[in-house]
Amino acid sequence: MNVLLIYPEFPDTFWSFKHALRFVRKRASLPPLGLLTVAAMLPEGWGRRLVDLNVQNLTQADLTWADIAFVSAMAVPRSSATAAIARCKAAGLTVVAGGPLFLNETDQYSDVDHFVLNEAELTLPAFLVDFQSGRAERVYSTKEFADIRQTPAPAWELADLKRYATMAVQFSRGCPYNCDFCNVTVMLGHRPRLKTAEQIVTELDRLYQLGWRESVFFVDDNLIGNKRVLKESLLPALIKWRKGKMGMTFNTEASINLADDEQLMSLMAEAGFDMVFIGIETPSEEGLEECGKKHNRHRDLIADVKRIQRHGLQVQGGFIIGFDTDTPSIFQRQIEFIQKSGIVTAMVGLLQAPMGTRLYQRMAQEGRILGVFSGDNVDGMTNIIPRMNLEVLHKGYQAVVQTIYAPANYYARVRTFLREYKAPKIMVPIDLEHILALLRSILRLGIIGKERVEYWKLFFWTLFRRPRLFPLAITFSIYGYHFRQVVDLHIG
Ligand code: B12
Ligand code: SF4
Repeated sequence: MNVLLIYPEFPDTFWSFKHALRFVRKRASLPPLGLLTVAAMLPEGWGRRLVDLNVQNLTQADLTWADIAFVSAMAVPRSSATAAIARCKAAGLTVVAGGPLFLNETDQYSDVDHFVLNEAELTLPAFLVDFQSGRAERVYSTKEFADIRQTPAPAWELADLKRYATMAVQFSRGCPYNCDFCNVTVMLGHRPRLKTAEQIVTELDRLYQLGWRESVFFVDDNLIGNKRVLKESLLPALIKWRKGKMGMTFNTEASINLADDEQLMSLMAEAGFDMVFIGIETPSEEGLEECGKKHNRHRDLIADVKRIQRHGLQVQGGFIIGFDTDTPSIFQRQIEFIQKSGIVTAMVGLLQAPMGTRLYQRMAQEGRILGVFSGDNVDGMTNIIPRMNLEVLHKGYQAVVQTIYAPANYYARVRTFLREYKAPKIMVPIDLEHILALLRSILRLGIIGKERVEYWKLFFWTLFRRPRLFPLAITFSIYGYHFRQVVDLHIG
């Protein structure tokens, strides 16, 4: 049995980093960890080939070679997934689909022969048994959550690592909190389930052996969901693992209460974490109360962000506009918050209600659902009828995004951040590709770009004031270029 593992192409969006990746000649930011994990669970003796459409094409030769296609997708690349499924079907392959896109949408894909939903650790074995005996059903799903201590290491050997900017590992699934718009907890539950530190060390060892030295994203929904295990087991193991190694800085996602725990922040920095994405959502107490984000309430969120930055962790932030309690003053409040916080990468989206969430239920009861969630929460769209006048909301949203990504504001934020940030100790090897990226940035941003004045101001400011952070400053310049392209594309 020959299996094609197909991952659809992301559109040109905020997190695709498409315009930034060109500077480092990478094709995609991350490989599809779900599919690589599924690949490692397939029966021995099955031929396996990864076709990540973000880095390669699906060729006729692939289709001729294969007997069966396993397609994985989240909602954003819906159209690419649909097209790939149709091609596989037309080529006579059996099509199996899994991943978040298909969870609530099985009736939309008539070309899919079998849906293997939820965590493959639980649903794939039953499908494989039935499939091999010729009596596979159409849908395999479960309400249980998997014990990921049994999850095999991803089959990275199937991916062409050189084409990616970052690698991914996963320590835990699930999050103890209960924000009403979030479908992580719907899919993966509230009790964080953890791999062992040994599993993670084995995975990192493998990546290191494969020659990987760039960053590694811990794709956990909330890495600090179980602080005790983190402090007593994973972080000490990572600190030990790192001794004598070069590169491989880590980044992840966590909740804001990270700022309350000095020991945890210090251990994370020592273990090699240099960046963390945090759902800040809104500076409005009413908005936080409305969505049930209790752990963000009654705090000085800016002070929290700065504390985390001073521990050597860059903070990326998620922000939401369009809560029922939001009034037009929210636009300026969000701008001021983001500028003051020094959060350079600020993902600002309109409130959307993914199916299955508490928010979706409430909106449906109130007759306020307009359609399915687009899957891209930074496209300025919403699938709910907001309380605020829709035109006012759209205009205000556009103003926020255009303001924070305008070169003068963006570069000012970079300087605010670099002033506060404590440089990490991890040595990242500088190779030819990094030097070429610097030269490309000089040409594209410093000579041709509209932002050239800001670019050179930051260039020299960092060289003289924070020379150790110079590579980071160039990275931010490149990111800023990407964000502006995306803002122009979506908002004009
Ligand atoms: C890494 C990640 C990304 C990466 C993706 C890179 C990549 N190549 O995969 C990046 C940073 C690009 C990204 C971006 C976005 N993401 Co994202 N992302 C994640 C995250 C944190 C981890 C995904 C992962 O690797 N998980 C680990 C693997 C092992 O799990 P898995 O993929 O789910 O696979 C398991 C099962 O689903 C199943 N399975 C999966 N595929 C298949 C296929 C078959 C055939 C079978 C049998 C089984 C199977 O088996 C696996 C093992 O159990 C998830 C949250 C989460 N916990 O999953 C969100 C998540 C997938 N992202 C989400 C969203 C909304 C986005 C964004 C729109 C913005 C945002 N909020 O982050 C953007 C959109 C992309 C874009 N370009 O604009 C949503 C998806 C919701 C949906 N219904 O589609 C999630 C669930 C988070 C959330 N609740 O908001 N994301
Ligand atoms: S803290 Fe983050 S992952 Fe956890 S429920 Fe809230 S939004 Fe979801």
